[in-house]
Amino acid sequence: MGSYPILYSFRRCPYAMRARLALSISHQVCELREVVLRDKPPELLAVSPKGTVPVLIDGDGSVLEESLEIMLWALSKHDPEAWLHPEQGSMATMQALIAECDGGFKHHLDRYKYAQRYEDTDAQVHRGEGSKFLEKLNAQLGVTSYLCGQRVSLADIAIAPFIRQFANTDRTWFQQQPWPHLQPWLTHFLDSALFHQIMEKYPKWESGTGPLFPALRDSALP
Ligand SMILES: N[C@@H](CCC(=O)N[C@@H](CS)C(=O)NCC(=O)O)C(=O)O
Repeated sequence: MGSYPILYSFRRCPYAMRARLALSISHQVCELREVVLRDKPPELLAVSPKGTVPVLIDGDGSVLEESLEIMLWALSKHDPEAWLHPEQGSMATMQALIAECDGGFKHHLDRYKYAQRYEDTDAQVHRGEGSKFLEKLNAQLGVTSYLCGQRVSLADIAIAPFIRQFANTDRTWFQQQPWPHLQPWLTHFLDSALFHQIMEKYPKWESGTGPLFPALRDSALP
């Protein structure tokens, strides 16, 4: 058996989710090493001292330590649903929206969800600030079914895991907001077979060969 690329992942991390979504849709099979953030394996820190997940080690030994890099790596090999070619806008449009998510929105998301970890932080203020991005997405989703047109693109997939986290912080409040386009967009994502597949549970990796992700389909078996 040839060796597969190695993916260090953490099931509930939104960055790792977006990487797994791209790896799964593009059928790039990896050896998955489930990490516990409080107890990172030395093997991960040896290749990527910054200690974040996801990290992918390609067959040639290159280390990809940013979730978006991993998405692009996978989709550049195989992009069956044309996530890199949005129906509207361009790669630059998608990257700009994702940068807004990973920048300002993520800043407020962390302070809303984990206010107690920050000094003098009022969760409600950050919920309000983060909501501005959600209002923007809701407005776009009132025009097109997805963030960049009538079909799913990289932007939806890269952003949705973070909207999920924001929504889960107070589900009741989220559902009460006047976001009639954003709420079903998120539900559609959460109900998808793809999302269910990437949220399968794996035991913490200790050593040796990890399980394959995505699991090989029957048709892919020799
Ligand atoms: N810019 C990185 C961010 C990844 C990141 O921050 N991941 C979090 C988990 S959601 C992490 O590993 N944090 C390190 C820690 O908590 O020790 C990416 O896009 O991959």
